[in-house]
Amino acid sequence: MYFTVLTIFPEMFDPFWNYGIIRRAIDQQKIITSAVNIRDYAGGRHQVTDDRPYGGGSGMVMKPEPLAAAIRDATGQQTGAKTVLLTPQGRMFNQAMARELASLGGLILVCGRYEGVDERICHDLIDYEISIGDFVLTGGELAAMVVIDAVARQIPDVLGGEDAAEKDSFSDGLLEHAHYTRPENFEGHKVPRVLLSGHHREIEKWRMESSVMRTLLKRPDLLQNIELNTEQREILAKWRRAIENILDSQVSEI
Ligand code: 4H3
Repeated sequence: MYFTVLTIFPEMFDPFWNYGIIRRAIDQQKIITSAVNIRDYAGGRHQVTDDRPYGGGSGMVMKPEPLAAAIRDATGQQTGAKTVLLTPQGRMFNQAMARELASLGGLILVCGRYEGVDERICHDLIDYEISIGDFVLTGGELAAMVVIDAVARQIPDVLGGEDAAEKDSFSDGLLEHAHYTRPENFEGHKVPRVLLSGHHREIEKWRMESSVMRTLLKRPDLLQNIELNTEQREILAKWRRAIENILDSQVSEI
């Protein structure tokens, strides 16, 4: 899959391309990445990419012509790619979107700076407006990295077999189970015994219970939007009974 970023600060992406799983995916040619300087598409001796806002006010706006030229050049080189503008006004990015975007041939990610990009760019040249959360950044670059990272790891064979994407938080709509490694006792906190038992079935059961209960306690909103299987419903029913027992014994005392 192709990822082309359009930015006035392409050097910001040098460290991002060069570490960990993203680096390996590039080396193995699972992804082909480039950060293109929008300034290269700006005319004039000073290659200006911003200008004052019509209507007045503070701050600058990204000029449409250099951006349009950069987007058209990128789309021309990558047929089938979709264009994404990173903006707080976009659709909230999530795991389902990461999975969908990973099925595309390529993404062209447009990074704004200053007060934002000229509105006419959004209308004609942008397929999706995406936000990574309800906060404002000084530029779209960090948001683009977040999207690229989440999408790239959904591409088949980008993750090694060990940490396959199917096991992730959200892959079945639930948070992941708790993780432990050595030592067996860390500052008085012991690893759950079942994980040391070698009983594979029991370990899987424990992990499912950990997953369901962590989701209930940390992100109950996630449980509203998914269909639980029989095993998962039984876990919740078991804990409901346990809680009811506690409450019943309390009420009788009053
Ligand atoms: C994306 C971009 C937040 C997000 C962004 C997000 C700078 C867009 C400027 C850039 C505009 C101000 N902030 N939540 N900032 O995904 O060009 O909005």
